[in-house]
Amino acid sequence: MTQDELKQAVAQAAIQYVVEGEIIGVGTGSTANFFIDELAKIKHKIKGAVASSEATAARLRGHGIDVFDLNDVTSMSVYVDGADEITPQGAMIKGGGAALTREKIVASVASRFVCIADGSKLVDLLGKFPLPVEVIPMAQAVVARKLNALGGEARLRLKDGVAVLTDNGNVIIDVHGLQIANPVALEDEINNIVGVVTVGLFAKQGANICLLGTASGVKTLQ
Ligand code: ABF
Repeated sequence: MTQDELKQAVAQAAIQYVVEGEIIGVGTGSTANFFIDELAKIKHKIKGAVASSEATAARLRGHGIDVFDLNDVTSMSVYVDGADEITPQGAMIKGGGAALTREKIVASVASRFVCIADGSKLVDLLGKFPLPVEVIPMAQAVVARKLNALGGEARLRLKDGVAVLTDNGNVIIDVHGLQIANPVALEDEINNIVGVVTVGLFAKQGANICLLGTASGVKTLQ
């Protein structure tokens, strides 16, 4: 199976966790896009969605799915999103798509986080994927110095030579070379660096259920 076929398989499997009549939290990325396309097939069964990025909001609206402002939503049963890396315990690195802050915010309101990913994302130790950190632009240099002091190599995320800006107008620093044996502790430590908006470690609140696409079918970790 191709990687896209694996992503589509887990996106289809995630539909079983959608609670009818409710608003669902929806993530960002290529796997999340497959989920949005599957969600569109049952859009008459849901009230709408809260999006974790402008890109996701546009895709949802393109399918005629109502997009709600999170400030108008007090609870959600489920948040469905991808990941860049995930451990068997459900700790994740996220943010490859530069949407980590809104993803973490929407996930914080949901009762359950259902992660959907192709099997290549499952790792025993987080860190091979560079750890994204969303940073206030004026703090980029001082935060980079402090991240380097943690033992990684901090690089400002660029596209065509220009700093990538998030939906929130901040920059992203990717920290290369980390071996994250204690994701919760590192999440706390980086959260406390002044100028950091969000770190792409989802360990304090990880995935409750992980649907992994493999050649032998969709595996469920929970
Ligand atoms: C998003 O999903 C990001 O947090 C993460 O980087 C991305 C993974 O993208 P893809 O599904 O395209 O591999 O939630």
